[in-house]
Amino acid sequence: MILNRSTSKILRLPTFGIKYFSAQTKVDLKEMKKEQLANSSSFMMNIFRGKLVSKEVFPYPDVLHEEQKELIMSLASPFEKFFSEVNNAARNDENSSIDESVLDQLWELGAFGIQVPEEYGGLGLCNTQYGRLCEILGASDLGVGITIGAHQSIGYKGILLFGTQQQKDKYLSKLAAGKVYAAFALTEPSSGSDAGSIKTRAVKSEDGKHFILNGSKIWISNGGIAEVMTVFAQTEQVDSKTGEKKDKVTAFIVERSFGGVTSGPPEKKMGIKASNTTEVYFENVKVPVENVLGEEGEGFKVAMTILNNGRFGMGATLAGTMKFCIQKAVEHANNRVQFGNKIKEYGSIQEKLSQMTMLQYATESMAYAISQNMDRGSKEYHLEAAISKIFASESAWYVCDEAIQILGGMGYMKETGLERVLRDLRIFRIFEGTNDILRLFVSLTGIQYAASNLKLLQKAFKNPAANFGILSSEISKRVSSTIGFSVVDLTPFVAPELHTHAQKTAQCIEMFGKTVEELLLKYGKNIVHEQYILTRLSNAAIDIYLMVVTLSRSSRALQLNLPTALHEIKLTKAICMQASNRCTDNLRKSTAKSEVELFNILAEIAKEVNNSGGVNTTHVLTSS
Ligand code: MYA
Repeated sequence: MILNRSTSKILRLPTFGIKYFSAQTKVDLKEMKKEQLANSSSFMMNIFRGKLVSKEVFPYPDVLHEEQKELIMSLASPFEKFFSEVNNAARNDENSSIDESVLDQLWELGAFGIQVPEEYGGLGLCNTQYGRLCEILGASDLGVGITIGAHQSIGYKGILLFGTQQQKDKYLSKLAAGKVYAAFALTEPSSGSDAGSIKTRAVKSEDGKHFILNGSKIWISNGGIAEVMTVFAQTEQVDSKTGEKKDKVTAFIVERSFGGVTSGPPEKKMGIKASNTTEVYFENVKVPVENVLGEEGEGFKVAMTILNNGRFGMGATLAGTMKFCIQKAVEHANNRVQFGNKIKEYGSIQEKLSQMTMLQYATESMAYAISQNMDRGSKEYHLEAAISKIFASESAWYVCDEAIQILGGMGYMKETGLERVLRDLRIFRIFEGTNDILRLFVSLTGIQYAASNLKLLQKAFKNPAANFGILSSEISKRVSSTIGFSVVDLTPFVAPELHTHAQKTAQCIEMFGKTVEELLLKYGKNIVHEQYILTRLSNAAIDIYLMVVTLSRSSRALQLNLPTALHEIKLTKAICMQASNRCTDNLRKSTAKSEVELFNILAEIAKEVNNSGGVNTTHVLTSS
């Protein structure tokens, strides 16, 4: 377990979701296991070794052919028209549901089968094209977005990624165009972040033809309306070599029509009220063995892969939400007069608006860098996808909150539409992996990768003659670094206007690699317990990624002479100035003695508050 994992695990080569899958490529988990992380192509993985592997970020990916771009533009406009003229987000929120007629029209638009191949009645779009439609949903109605997203981003994504031909033929047409809803059923009352600890169980029948499924799931999006669910359950697996029996998670495609599947009433939620969320119960459900998704016992990785694959969609969606919020704030700032001036003239409003725009730009840049890498066959995007989910959900929250602040009293009123968006946004920092757990995931996964390199080096030092190549490249890297030459150079990749900012980013990347190494040498496998440090390391990683994608995107904009290129360069400069400071600050904090001291005090305070059941300070009015 990420929080409790046996410390012996940390220094062995990991096999985290290292294979890229387009939504329509069959995933072979065994093949995936074989691929070691020794030579990851992921930009983020490599910065944990202080290494620049640039091909996924420089130049900014641009993978769609002209026809694919035209197609998505032509599909985007009916979506936009539908959301501005037909759907009513405020009404959906008020009713805590979406009208049947609205859902029917969404089915007709193809919104429930965006990535399903056309032969099954879907739109057959790639990840990048899907991202463009997500943006529209995000700008319009997050409740509807979740209904659509839970259906295809996770609900039946497993069938696209892992399904057999038979499973695809049986399910995809109805899920893409047949008004049959899907859901993803992983979370249980005692298993949230610790997804591997689920208790739902499936036992194979004597004749080996069925599994009998029992258990319950909570907070399942589309739980009350889904006819088809991807369900995760423990199954007994026998090790073919040792004969040892062990529980391992298996993924199943479960139909409500199998019998024994029931759902609770819709949950009363803070936001995304239009989407249906329920408990789901399985009582002696007879699931045919043909409905195992992926391999038996490989369900945990199936779940993780589905989640990894869907996360970039959240970035694209929330980039759209931020655009909406910024537009509302700008409209107000352009019209509202206070103290004799339009409020847009005031520095504090300008600072807010530019900050909001920078966050939107960075989020959008991340989302499309990831989706385009996925579309061109990148094998490893799980760190980048987790980072984009964290960054997008926190940025969108901040942007919406600041938009409300700019609108003042008006922002607090329901009719402005921002309070609904703020309520809707709150869950994005929690679901699809809480940001706290994803921060640990990012730093631990990267550290494992760095540790594997250190282990390799340690081995190489034992036999220097045989490993001359490895050692000389590593030594030259270190020597040049200590004598002050930068080994990471981003300037060849970016516009001349951004060279200073590229240099600052490069310094952050180098400092990052050195910090990881220092931490590994100091804590060894016990780094896994240092959550305070791991979180800071993740924050630094997030900042590096946002600097790099914006440097890359704005340089491309300038090179192509895009109409907004100079504006994008300004955004990037400001982003890099802030992010590089934050990054170095976080890296310093992860190794500074004073921070360890601070954290020890914080841990003690938390312990005392926990022990006394809440705030335990003596009231100021008490004198004896
Ligand atoms: S759905 C519920 C979401 N739930 C979660 O996300 C659960 C979060 N927990 C976890 O992810 C895991 O439990 C963590 C690890 C990360 C904590 N990729 O011992 P381990 C492998 C690939 O570290 P643990 C929802 O919210 C690992 O390599 N592989 O595991 C719906 C190892 O393999 P090996 C991974 O500590 C919301 C093995 O697994 C990954 O137990 C609705 C065990 O590893 C990974 N990520 O846990 C949203 N992690 O044994 C709607 C681990 O070979 C969608 N492994 O070494 C909205 C979309 C937007 C709108 C769209 C509009 C259209």
